[in-house]
Amino acid sequence: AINQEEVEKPLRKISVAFKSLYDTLNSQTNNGEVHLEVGPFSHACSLVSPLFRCLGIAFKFAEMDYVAKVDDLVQASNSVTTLQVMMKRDIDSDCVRKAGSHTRNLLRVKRGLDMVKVLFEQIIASGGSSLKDPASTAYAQVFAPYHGWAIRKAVAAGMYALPTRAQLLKKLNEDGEFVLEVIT
Ligand code: 1PW
Repeated sequence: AINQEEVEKPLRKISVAFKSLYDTLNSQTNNGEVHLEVGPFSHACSLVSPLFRCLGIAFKFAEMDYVAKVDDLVQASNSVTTLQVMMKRDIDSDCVRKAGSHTRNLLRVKRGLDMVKVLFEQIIASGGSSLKDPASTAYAQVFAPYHGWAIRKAVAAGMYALPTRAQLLKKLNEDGEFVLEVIT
């Protein structure tokens, strides 16, 4: 049951949603085959959007790109049951790499989730008050290898306009303790 406190705490909502996906996957016994439903998955991904929003105006484009791609997966959930079926369809129609395909969008969304995970790991590891190094490291690991020069430069510039660690936690309505729980 989600209480009022959790409703106002985006990190807790994210944690509950992904934990539930994890439990669902773990309870499956389909000869090792995994079936992840597009609906619950895309809903969990949508809960991460406020986090991108908290990173400030510099990451507006990152947020818009993430939100648009999650929306596409939410739409896909109306016509396809699982991520596996969704990808199979794209493979069969040879449009995995096509801009705007569900599978390509899924990969972008997955990188967004990876970015958030590494960002919080780095925030904890660094212990500092700035998000610049944690965010730069996370970006370098997750996105930079797939981005051209122009985007990498724009992101590097945006790193100077990030909120501080304290400002981020305040916006997320957290004191910091919970962050440890979420990523472990
Ligand atoms: C979380 C710490 C703060 C750093 C956030 C860094 C996020 C970097 C993502 C920037 C993405 C905005 C520019 C859009 C890039 C698109 O070209 C690209 N999308 C992604 C997520 O790489 C490819 O999208 P496409 O061609 O499949 O529509």
